[in-house]
Amino acid sequence: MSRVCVHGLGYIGLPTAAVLANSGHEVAGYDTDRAVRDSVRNADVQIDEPGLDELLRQAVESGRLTAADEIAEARYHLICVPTPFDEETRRPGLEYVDAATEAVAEVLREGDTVILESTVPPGTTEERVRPVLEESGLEAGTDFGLAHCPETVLPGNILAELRENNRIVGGIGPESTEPAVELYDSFVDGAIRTAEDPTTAEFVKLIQNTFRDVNIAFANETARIAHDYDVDTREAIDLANGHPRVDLLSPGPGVGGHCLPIDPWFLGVGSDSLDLVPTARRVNDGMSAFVIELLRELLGDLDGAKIAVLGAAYKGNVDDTRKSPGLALARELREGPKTPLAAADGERPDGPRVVVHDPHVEDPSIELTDFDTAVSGADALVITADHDEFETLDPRALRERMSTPNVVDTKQILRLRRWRDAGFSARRI
Ligand code: SAJ
Repeated sequence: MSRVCVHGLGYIGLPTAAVLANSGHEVAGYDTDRAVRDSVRNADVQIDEPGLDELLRQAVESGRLTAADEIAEARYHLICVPTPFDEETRRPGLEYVDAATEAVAEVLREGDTVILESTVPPGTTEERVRPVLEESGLEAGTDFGLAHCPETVLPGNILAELRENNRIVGGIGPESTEPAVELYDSFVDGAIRTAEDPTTAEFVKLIQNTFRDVNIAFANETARIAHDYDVDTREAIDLANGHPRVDLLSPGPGVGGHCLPIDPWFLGVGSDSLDLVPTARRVNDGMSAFVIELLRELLGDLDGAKIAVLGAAYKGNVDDTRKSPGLALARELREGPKTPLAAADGERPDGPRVVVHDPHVEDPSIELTDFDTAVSGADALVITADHDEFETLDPRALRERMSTPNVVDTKQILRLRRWRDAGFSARRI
């Protein structure tokens, strides 16, 4: 069992630190945010992830996970910091990776292994992280190990996937790859595959998320085409997927989260060959406009109507609102489409009244309404996240409280026949 320092205690770093500790390692978790360190110390997690509370409590109570105020020496350094996306330049901010790397360089010893898990453009580990670590006077691949091992966990199912998913480790030579594989081997049940070098591992992570984004774009475009032919998209996709080599994903209100809408752009940092990828991004970002089209079919003019958007999280049963399609829809309904020619500037006084409700999200920076206020007097409900709470909504009770009974289900969680029987006009994607 080894001493591991985990840098960054967010969605990935914190569960990883807890799993490592519960697998017997001695783990020091470091985060630049003091409040995060304190919450880990008190085993009081602020992330809505099933099972994480209990896992963290065990790890802290066992004494094997501590929150460190200073970065200390460790056999392994695991860098799990965010790489925030700049919408204007469409490039990742690598400042947190740089800061963590500089901090590790201060305490790096011969025989240690540094593993970068953060999602980065191909080449980052070798061209950006390596030279800073080598300022210590030690050489990567000889004196210390340096590898990239991308995280692949799905928010909402992080704990199971940390153990079960296959991992890819790309190190600078066997002196890097072998100790990194050994660490993952101590808690991963899935296969651990090695890549030729860190750049390959970085590239693989990006094409995985881009594969999903591009395929969702095809599902979304299919929904729009099906609508033009008056074909039920879901029925068509279900039938199409009966073919042994066809597997369409699900259309929806757009693609959110901090991975799929962003990672495809990381591929473009060092390549001019992207063509399909940006088109897919545009298709997925255009889904708010399609939802608005469906609302217009139901309501006619939207001006003055009250629209309740149900779902501020980017997907079901999580509290994460990053790049949320529900919030993008609410913004577009309030402000009109953002086009280069007519950039919208704030709420239109004569537009629809839009309220957003989400039982999973508690974020003071987002204006949310409780359920009763959201639905009372509403002219339409739009489901934008497949939370369990929304599946069991009772259309008969809702009809009494709404002004006009209309519903758009973008996540296919409602049994629309039941809603129509209750008097609703309904559309789904
Ligand atoms: N979505 C659809 N249709 C689908 C599937 C998803 O519209 O058929 C939407 C979701 O509603 C959501 C978005 O796509 O808005 C992304 O959700 P997701 O569940 O596909 O993925 P994430 O962003 O939660 O996590 C992804 C995962 N990557 C892949 O599945 C290839 C996860 O394994 C990665 O670890 C994670 O990105 C990451 O951190 O990179």
